[in-house]
Amino acid sequence: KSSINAKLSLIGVAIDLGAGTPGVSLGPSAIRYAGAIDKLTGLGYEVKDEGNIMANKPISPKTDGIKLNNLDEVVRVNTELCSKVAEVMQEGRFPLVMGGDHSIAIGTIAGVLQHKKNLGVIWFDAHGDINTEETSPSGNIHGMPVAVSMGYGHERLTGIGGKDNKLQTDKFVFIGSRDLDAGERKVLKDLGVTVFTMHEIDRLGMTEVIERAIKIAGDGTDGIHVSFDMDSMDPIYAPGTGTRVPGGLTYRESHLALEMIALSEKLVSAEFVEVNPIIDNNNQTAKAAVALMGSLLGEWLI
Ligand code: B3U
Ligand code: MN
Ligand code: MN
Repeated sequence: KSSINAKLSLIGVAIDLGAGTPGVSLGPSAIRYAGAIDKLTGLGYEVKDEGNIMANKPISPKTDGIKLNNLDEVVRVNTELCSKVAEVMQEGRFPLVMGGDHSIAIGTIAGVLQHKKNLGVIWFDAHGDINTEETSPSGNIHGMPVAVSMGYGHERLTGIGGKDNKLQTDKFVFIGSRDLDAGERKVLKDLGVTVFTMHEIDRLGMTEVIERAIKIAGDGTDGIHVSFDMDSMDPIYAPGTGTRVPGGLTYRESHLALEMIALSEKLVSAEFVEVNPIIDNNNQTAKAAVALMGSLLGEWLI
């Protein structure tokens, strides 16, 4: 637990405008009802609930001639989130962000980069989230945050947190990939980003995969950010998420991975996203997110 600051700020981001399916804007409430604060307090953290950053539904999703859906409001919310995360870290607190759709990683990462210039990232997701306006099949910005955080995409998105505060592609690792668009596969190859698909997890086992991931994202960096999309888990364990893909991480694989990141003592920030209570089963997905927060924040390190 030593690398993790004992003071923790819980930041909700009530937005679903980056996604195709509505409902993840209720994710932060669902995660609070699932007992996030009790869990974190019980682990010994001094928890400050910063409340939610709220998105407003625009009258029209389109800005003139731009393919990106809800661009204005996604930019506004992520700009606010970037400031909030930077401010929390300035106060010496650990930022734990709850989504919300995955577009919020743009703001979270931009905020963390204000303090940790050389940031490593471990990104759990069924998807690549590395589309741009040109490659995106949907125009949904939750399929683009990795590209944006590396400096690719619409300038209003890449400008958040400053053009020069961007991630290094060789310090970024994907885990759980199983639904990559053709354009994403090409970009991932061209950029040389490490991708541990379900194939590698099945062949090598999660222990080996996460050890390699921690080396890539943690050696010679200022720390590791964990971005956890609930759809990285198998839909059996996380049914409340907009774009379910079969064949995902098991409950135990996900926990093992996060426990080993906790053990590395390199974690500096985290976010759990894409919890959608309106298509869930008795808040199961939010409960899974809270359990995973426990593992990532040292619950099993005795
Ligand atoms: N890659 C597709 C689908 C998608 C991305 N992220 C989610 N779905 N959750 C896209 O729209 O970019
Ligand atoms: Mn995602
Ligand atoms: Mn996903």
